Amino acid sequence: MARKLIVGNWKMNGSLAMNAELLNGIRTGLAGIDCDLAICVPFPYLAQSHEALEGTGIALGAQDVSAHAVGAYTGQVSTRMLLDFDCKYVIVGHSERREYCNESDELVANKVQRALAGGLTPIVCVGESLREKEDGKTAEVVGRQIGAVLSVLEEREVCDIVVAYEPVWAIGTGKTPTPTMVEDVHALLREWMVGKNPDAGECVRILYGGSMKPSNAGDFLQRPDIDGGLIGGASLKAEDFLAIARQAS
Ligand code: 3PY
Repeated sequence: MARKLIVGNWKMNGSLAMNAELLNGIRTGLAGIDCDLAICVPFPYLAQSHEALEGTGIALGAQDVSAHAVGAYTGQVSTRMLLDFDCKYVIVGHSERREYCNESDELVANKVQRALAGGLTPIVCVGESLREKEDGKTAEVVGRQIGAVLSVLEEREVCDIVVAYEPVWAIGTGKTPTPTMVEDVHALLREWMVGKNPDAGECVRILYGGSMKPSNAGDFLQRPDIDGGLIGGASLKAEDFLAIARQAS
């Protein structure tokens, strides 16, 4: 498996002044880090972040993309626009978009297809709610979510996605599953993806996301089946983001 991948998801946080400090802190603290890094910022800050990250090797990403290529879609942002800022990644189907923007499995799948067609690497988020977990439906829900995406991909395209398992009940709550629980879900995800492309066990990185912070990151990142992290709140502090990245190195 490739190097681990640590992705910051800034969500709807930041300002020009805050970002300048954060990006500078990250840029100047990279010594000893030997994993792949990316930061997914709000659309208005792509230009600022693009400029600040130049020459650092840190990839830039967005937090959503339109399922359409171009045209009369007020408020939406296309793959072409993201490429203007050298974006490499785009988060697709984060639970906050599934919940607050009513994104269906089908729309998420269409966005993944569009991202790939546009030359971006989608970070496809899947995960069950607390209720679904308590009802023993984790495999069913995560299977449905990844199944919708796999159903629209060509076999060769499976290797071009990143998957992030983010249990909804762990997002922003401070609660986390045990690394063994995460590995069990990752094993299922790999099995389903291998069903579509036999190479997927090796070529697809599966990240864990949900309240990952410096104090618990090592527990997850030491596991061979957890290929990195999608980091929310802790990505808003340079020292925390870097401390997590160091544990993935
Ligand atoms: C979190 O860690 O809260 C996330 O949602 C990361 O995407």
